[in-house]
Amino acid sequence: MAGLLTAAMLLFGTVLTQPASAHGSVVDPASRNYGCWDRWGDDFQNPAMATEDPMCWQAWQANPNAMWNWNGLFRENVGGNHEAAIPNGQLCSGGRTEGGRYNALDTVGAWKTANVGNNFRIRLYDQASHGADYIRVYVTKQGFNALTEPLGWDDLELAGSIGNTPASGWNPDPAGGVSIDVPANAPGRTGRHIVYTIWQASHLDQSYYLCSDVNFGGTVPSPTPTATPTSTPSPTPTSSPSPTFSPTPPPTTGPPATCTASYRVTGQWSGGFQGEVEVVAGSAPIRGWAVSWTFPNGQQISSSWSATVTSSGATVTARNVGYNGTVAAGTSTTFGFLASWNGTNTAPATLTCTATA
Ligand SMILES: [Cu+2]
Repeated sequence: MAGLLTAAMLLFGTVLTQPASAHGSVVDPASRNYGCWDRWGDDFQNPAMATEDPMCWQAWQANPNAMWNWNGLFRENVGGNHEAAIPNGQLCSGGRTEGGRYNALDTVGAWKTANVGNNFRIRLYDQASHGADYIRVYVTKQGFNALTEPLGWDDLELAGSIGNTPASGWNPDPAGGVSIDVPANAPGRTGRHIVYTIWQASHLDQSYYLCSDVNFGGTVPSPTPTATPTSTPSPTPTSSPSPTFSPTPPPTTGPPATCTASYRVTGQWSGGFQGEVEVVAGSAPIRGWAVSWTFPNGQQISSSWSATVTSSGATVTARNVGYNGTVAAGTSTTFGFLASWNGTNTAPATLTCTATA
């Protein structure tokens, strides 16, 4: 224990002696590593983070320097060819920049979100008053699933930008440096999305790549991050009957309603993992489903999204939620969860899928 504390103090000491690396990040809605630093920087070894904020936990486990250096996620001499410099799936780490320091920011999963409206603004904090040649704000397209899909360039649409703006045109920040708000408009978005900001600083060819996780359609503004580890993507609010309450179809002689389910681990770290289950409808459409399995190694689910999950001992049952019970024949839907594990993390041998016609 004393060794751990000493290591932690040394880590803090290292950071405090690096004032020269003053740059910046998007602070609202917070970039992934700025948010993890802001929420947990003074308590980064608290094991409660693993369940309360598991994406931050895995990032801290992978490399605490990604958080201590929240302001240093940039590349140099890209020459404006951002798409050429950064492969799909690596956008949030700036193409695994800085020797891979930020790689864990590419992990797909339930990063904490900030609630925003379709007209919103990002706030970029520039500690070193570099100013900007330009700032571009992109938002993922409606239909992109940030809980399951790695972020790629073709998932993004430009939602706002500003041109050349020297630091003298930004707002002085009480903490030193300057900040600026960039307006953005992302019509039609609901639920979880990723905001991707490219800040082209003016003092050098230095480009910053910043992922912020947001929830469209929540309460705006959000005074504090929500306490739940996962924000369930909210279905589109509607006053019309939802698909699950559609009239019962006439009796049919078609094939019976069936489904199958498959299980995979999408991310794993010390003591925790994230899983995904895909539910595939058989040769007939279904209007509801339930999947059950038994964990072989004492794994315990702590939270879930896109399904209502209950556990009884090692047995888990997951049922559809209102917006994903209806699945057309031969198509699929997915749900996800966060769970703990210890020793071994073997997948359940069989998944039982029960469909409602
Ligand atoms: Cu800088």
